[in-house]
Amino acid sequence: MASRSEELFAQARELIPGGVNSPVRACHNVHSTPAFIARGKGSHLFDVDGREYVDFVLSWGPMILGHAQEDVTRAVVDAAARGTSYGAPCEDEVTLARKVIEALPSVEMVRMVNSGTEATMSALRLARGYTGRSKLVKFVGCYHGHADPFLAAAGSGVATFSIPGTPGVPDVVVADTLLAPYNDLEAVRELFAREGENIAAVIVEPVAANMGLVPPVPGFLEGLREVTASCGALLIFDEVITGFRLSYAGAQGRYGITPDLTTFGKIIGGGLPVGAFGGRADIMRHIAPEGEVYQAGTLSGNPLAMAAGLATLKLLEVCDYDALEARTAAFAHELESVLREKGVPIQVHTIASMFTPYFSSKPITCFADVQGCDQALFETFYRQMREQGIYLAPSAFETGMVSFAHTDEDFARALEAAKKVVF
Ligand code: KE4
Repeated sequence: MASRSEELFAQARELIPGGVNSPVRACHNVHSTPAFIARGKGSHLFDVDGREYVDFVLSWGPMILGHAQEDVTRAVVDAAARGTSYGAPCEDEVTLARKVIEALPSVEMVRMVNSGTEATMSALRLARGYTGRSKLVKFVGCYHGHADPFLAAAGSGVATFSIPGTPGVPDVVVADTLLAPYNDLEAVRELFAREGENIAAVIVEPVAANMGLVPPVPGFLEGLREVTASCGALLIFDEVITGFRLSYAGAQGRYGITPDLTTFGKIIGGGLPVGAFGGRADIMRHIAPEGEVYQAGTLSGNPLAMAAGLATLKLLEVCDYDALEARTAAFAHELESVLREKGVPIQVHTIASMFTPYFSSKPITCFADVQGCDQALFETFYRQMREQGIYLAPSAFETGMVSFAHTDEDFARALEAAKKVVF
């Protein structure tokens, strides 16, 4: 008999492309079908068939405090009772902006938007408007949302020649997008030697988390800061994932790098639709209506989203990130040991409250290395963990997330499940 999730997925596929509102949720990469979620609480999810899971996806990052956290929930309910959208400024927009600026010294001004995609799209337009240049450097395997300029794939042989990564993006749109392998500072320097005076910005995930978890090698971020500063290009840190997760001051606080612009999403909305971009005031003041670079949004600064984000950051600023990192690291190392005892090639990357199991024994510092991992082993791992109530990202190119709500029992349950996986 079909489960309720399967029934709903069949209905959804008639009504919504692929049955989902975002592709990765369809579980295509692991030849599975999605569980339809009825509710979440703390570190757990409950699907429409009553199954309970330990959640290591956390809505792809936002739920660092866990699901239905009391203070966040109350803030949203109270805000809703005052109306759901005004299309006019509200006090919480000022308060949340101030909180973001206080958390990150590089951010002197910030503009709220409704998603990470809007944040990176707007930051790129601002960088181009501010510098008067058009080229963008991004890294193969880094994801910055689905705005056209970022959907570039490595071209024919020449690593830096871009072609559209998807139908619907005209060649001309990605002609200004230059590509380099992540962690390859020499490739970036070559791009600047050739195109430096035309490059508006370099955008980078300071810790890559969309090819699984690939930290920057020592000197990589520092080198990007140096080469952009010397050529008059802007350095954009895409902290949609790392913001308020790698530390309360994001990756830039952890690595001591000062980008010119930073993009945010996920955690700063506490699970509601929020993105943001911010940085040096002399750059941000070019944004309309103060400046001439146009950017807008009906629901930007939405009062419910601001309330959720504010309640989240108020709690995070007193959370012990070091303790969460230590607990995540202990779990990741134990998971690696458990899987290694099964004779499969395995390494589990971890930093802060993130982790990714790679089924490979070779060094992994860029997307090409990730592509060499054993996808079949990952799929086996994913499916058998999910059957045992452990909810992992349905793709080897995503990153596991841990919340402040995860308990020792959650980690123990996940490790017991891993011990039972048969490859
Ligand atoms: P959104 O438009 O999905 O809010 O954010 C785009 C984005 C920008 N920058 C980074 C570094 C991101 O990771 C993302 C979105 N992350 C993915 C998960 N890795 C979203 C999940 C999905 O697409 O459903």
